[in-house]
Formats: sequence, structure tokens, C-alpha cells
Amino acid sequence: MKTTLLLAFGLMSFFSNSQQIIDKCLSHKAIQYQESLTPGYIDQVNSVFARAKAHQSNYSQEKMNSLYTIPVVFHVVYNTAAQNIHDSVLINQIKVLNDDYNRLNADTVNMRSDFDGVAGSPRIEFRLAQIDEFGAPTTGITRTNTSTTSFGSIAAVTGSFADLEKVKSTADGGIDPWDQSRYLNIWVCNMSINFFGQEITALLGYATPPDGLPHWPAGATSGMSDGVVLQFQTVGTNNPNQIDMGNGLQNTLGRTATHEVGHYLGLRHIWGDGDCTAEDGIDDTPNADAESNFDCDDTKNTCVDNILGVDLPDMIENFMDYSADDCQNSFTQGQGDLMIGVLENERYDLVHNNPASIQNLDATDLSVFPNPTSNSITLTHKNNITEIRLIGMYGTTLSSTIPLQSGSTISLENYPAGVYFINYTSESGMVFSKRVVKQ
Ligand SMILES: [Ca+2]
Ligand SMILES: [Ca+2]
Ligand SMILES: [Ca+2]
Repeated sequence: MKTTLLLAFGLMSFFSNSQQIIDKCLSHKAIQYQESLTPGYIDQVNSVFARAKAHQSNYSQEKMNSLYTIPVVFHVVYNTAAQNIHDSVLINQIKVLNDDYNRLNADTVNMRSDFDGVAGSPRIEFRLAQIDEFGAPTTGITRTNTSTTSFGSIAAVTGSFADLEKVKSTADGGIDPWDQSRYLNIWVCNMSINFFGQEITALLGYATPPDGLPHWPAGATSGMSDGVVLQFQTVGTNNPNQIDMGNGLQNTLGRTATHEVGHYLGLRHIWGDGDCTAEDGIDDTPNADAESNFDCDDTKNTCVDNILGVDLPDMIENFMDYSADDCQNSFTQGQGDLMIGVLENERYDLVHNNPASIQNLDATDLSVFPNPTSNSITLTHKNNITEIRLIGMYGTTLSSTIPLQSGSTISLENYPAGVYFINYTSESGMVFSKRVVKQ
């Protein structure tokens, strides 16, 4: 198993007294892990991807005329002062995302001219949330002091995300997400592995792909929580904490976030997580052999393909490769179109019902009882609510009711224990949200 070999390689670094990235990004393994919890999940992710891809030409035109804005909340979960990274580092990371997702990053000049015909700007903007899910002003940053020294573990790098996912739960030493249908939640924490006293940086980040499941099957008792997780040293370009990757490789340009948000918006690794028979599903990205480009080697052309009549070399410049931060500088047009397709479908509320438009929330508009609940909840509310929706942990709508009389009941009987949200829409079209916990 590749993972085992990489793990062994990583642990060997113990003897060389240097840190070693065992697996730069665990997102593709996160999908496999979720499949083990919820059989059928991989099929669902594939169908979401196919749907987004089928529509991407429509969104190419749509994108020309609009800029999509995604509200971001950073959850800094720290055990040491160094892990409690400063606001200025998080704000810097937002700038990196905005540069990279609008092709404003200065290092596009480093992209080889081979890719001039395919490179493009996704035109997606990121903003720290200014209003929280309950309508109160916010910096878009939460800080949680945890007794957990690391959310990483040997189990995590061998395919179980149970330890990592604890950062997303207040009850497990992390912090619960904000409404995942309307915020991009980014947790920043330590995921290093302590191996006989030696700290090994096992991975830099992971993200959950957009999910199209209408609901979680009965019997599913746990699932991954939607969002992005970053190793704290990877955030921003002005982070005083650095990871020594060895060989002069740099990961100090904030591009772990660029890469993980790409997964969150539906992109796969550019090499398709496999050899030349496996590809990423995007027509204008050249395929590559398995996981080859940690090294920023611009001489490689590992798979034969035909894009605009040419067999392009491996695109180490692509943000969805594994190459180091200072080697990456570009998305392709096809990747941008696919992400817009996801924002128009699976992550619709993120850009169309986002908190930038929420004002004057009256928290008494709707009450939910009991909360926490073991089964059903009763909703009482004022007459001026036009729609009520039950939102799952993945940000997808589980049920929708128009109109719903005050005093009505919604059953959570068929859903697993976890955090849910009641989203309700006022007459003026504003969307509010209440958190509900099923025990
Ligand atoms: Ca491949
Ligand atoms: Ca491709
Ligand atoms: Ca090629």
C-alpha cells in the first residue's frame, strides 16, 4: 500500500531528524473514508461531479458577468501560543485566495507558455464573514483553546479521519461549524504526529467535496463534517511558523488553502489520483501519472493527451497538483467552470443566500423546542416566515416546507445524531439560521 510505504518513509525521517510530509493532502482519502461510513458516497460524489461537468459550458458564460463571493469563517483551534496564529495571517490568507482565484497572483508570469490556451480565472471572491449565523457582527474568526495537542494520529495517515474530524466538534476539543450551507468553514489546527518525541508534519490539509446526498441513509451513525482543515503553519504568506519540507521546497505561500478550497468546490487532483488511465475529469488539464509532482520538475510529460491539438507536459503549475507552493500559479478555464457549476448547484446557498445579505435579524422570529432533541422538534415563529428548511451537516437541504404553521413539528427520526440547521426565509427574502442538535 502506498500509504504504508509513505508512512514508513515518513517515520524514517525520525532518524534523519527532519520533518517529512507523509501525504500533502488527504482529500481523496477522505472520500474513501466517508464511503466506509456511508456506502454509496463515492457514487454520489461522482454524480455531482458529472452533473457539474455537464453544465460547465453554461457557467462559462455566466461567470463572465458575475463575481461569486464566498463568506469564510476561520476556526483557529490552538493548544500552543504559536498555533494561535494572528488575525493578520488569516487576512493575508484571504488575499492569497482572492489573488489565486482571480488570476491576480504575480507569479502567473512563471507559467510556461504551453498553458496559455488553457489557463483561466475562476472569478471567485472570498470574504471574512461580517455577520455570524445568528445575525451578530463578527470578525469571521473564532478562537478555541484546546487541550488536544494534535488532531493528527497514525490512524489519520492510514485512512481513518475520526481523530482529525474532532477539530470540527466542540464536544471533542474543537469547535462546531457555522451553518455549512452559507459559510465556508476553515479550521486551522495542529495535525502533526508525535512519534517517540519527534514531531512529524503528516499532512497539510484536507477538504470535503460538494455533496449531493438528499439525506444520510438511516443507520449512518457518523459522517465527515463539511469544510476545509489546514495545518496551522500553511496559512498565509506572513506566518511566523514554517514547515521544513526538505530539499528546499517551499510551502509558505498560502497555497495549501488554494488547493483545499479547490477540492471543496469540486476539483480533483490534476493527475486524477491514479496513473495515466485515471484522470481528473477536466478536459483542459493534462493528465499525469500517479502523484508525481512534489518536485517542481518541468521536464515531465508522463501521459499522452491531446488538448487543443497538443500533448501538453505535466502541469506542475496547477494549484491541484502536489508541487510546492512556489511552483503553483494557475487554474485552467475548465477547472474554473466546474467550480462555478458547483456554486450554482450543490453549494448554491453559499453564494446566493450568503450572510452578506443578512441584516436586522430578530432572534425571536423562530424558536425550536426541544433543543437538543432525541427525535422531533416543534417550531414556533412569527407569520412573516415564508419558508423553512432543515439543513444537514453537509449543508444540503433535507426537507423544505412552504408554508409551515407555527407550532408544527419536524421529525429528525430518520437522521443520524449530529448538528443540523433550521434555515428560515423572511418575507423580504433574507435567510436566517438556527442550530439544532440531535442526540
Ligand atoms: Ca492520472
Ligand atoms: Ca484532465
Ligand atoms: Ca501530456
